[in-house]
Amino acid sequence: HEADTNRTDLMTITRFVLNEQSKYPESRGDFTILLSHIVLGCKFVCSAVSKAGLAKLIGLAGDTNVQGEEQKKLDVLSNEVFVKALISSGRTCLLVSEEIEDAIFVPSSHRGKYVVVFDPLDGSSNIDCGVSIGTIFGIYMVKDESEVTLEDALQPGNRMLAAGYCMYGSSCTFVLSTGNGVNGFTLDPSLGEFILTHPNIKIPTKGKIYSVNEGNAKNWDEPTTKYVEKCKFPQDGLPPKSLRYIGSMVADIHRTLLYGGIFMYPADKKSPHGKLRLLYEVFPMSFFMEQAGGQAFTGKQRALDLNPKKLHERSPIFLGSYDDIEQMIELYAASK
Ligand code: AHM
Ligand code: MG
Repeated sequence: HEADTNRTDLMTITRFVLNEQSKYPESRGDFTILLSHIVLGCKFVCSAVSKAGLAKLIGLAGDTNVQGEEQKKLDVLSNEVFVKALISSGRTCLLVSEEIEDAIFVPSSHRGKYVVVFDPLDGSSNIDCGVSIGTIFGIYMVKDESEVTLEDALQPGNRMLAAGYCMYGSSCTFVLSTGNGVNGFTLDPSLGEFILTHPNIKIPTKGKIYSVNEGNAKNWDEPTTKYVEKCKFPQDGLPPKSLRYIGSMVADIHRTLLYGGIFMYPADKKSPHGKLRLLYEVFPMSFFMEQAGGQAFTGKQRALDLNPKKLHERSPIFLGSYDDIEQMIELYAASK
């Protein structure tokens, strides 16, 4: 009967977050307002992505369309939309975007208490061929509202209040954790609303899929090499794992969350820190992987305990099912 109820009793993302926040008597609705601005940004990007082929939004920045207007590249456009939405929310004080070298200090007229780190459109290599891409974000609280500093953006992941992503795929899916489990919402295009479709997501404790760019294998370290060898030629009588790799972190993580398994972007000889960015890729994904019952490991330690030194620093990362990551942790321990 639940399906029936859902059809007439719609749990929108705003209603869901309002419900959650009402458990905290001190809550004044600031978080809900901030989130509704992020959601608006995601809806805009979703619409732009789906029209990209038609509107010739893709292509080189500076191209002109048939009307002679300048066209912006999708990632440039997405970044502008999020920056403006976040500032106009009046609830942020400091923003870090993958697209911008320096952090943005929000003008005092619009200043609030939240710090937002985000990658407005991740998976750039997949934009021009219509493969799923996404937005990733994480939210912190400023330490002292009267004195905002760069340090506020360099907090360890374990201080995140909330993290999420929006995947622009066959449907538009918004996955959110406010530190109290993980919930998934799907955009109903006719309503323009995200509706709760995946309540309380838990990642399977063990998975049958591994996800990695194997083209880098010649430069991998020993534990990564051993792990992937085990996936293909298991010695424990289990069948081999399947390989799935989209090359869009949001899509690879979304599948890992729902089906279980392991996603890795390890360090290698050419990229000793891996590829993915700590603040707005590794931390948010690690945050809700743990919230869903999985683990996030860097090859040395729990990812969320890292203390960032620079805004755009990178970190190796292994994310996924509890048992699969545990096996990786054991391989690293044995290689010391
Ligand atoms: P981007 O920020 O330039 O889009 O790069 C990040 C993307 C991730 O979405 C994905 O996990 C990874 O890069 C794939 O990298 P590779 O092409 O090296 O496998
Ligand atoms: Mg990125």
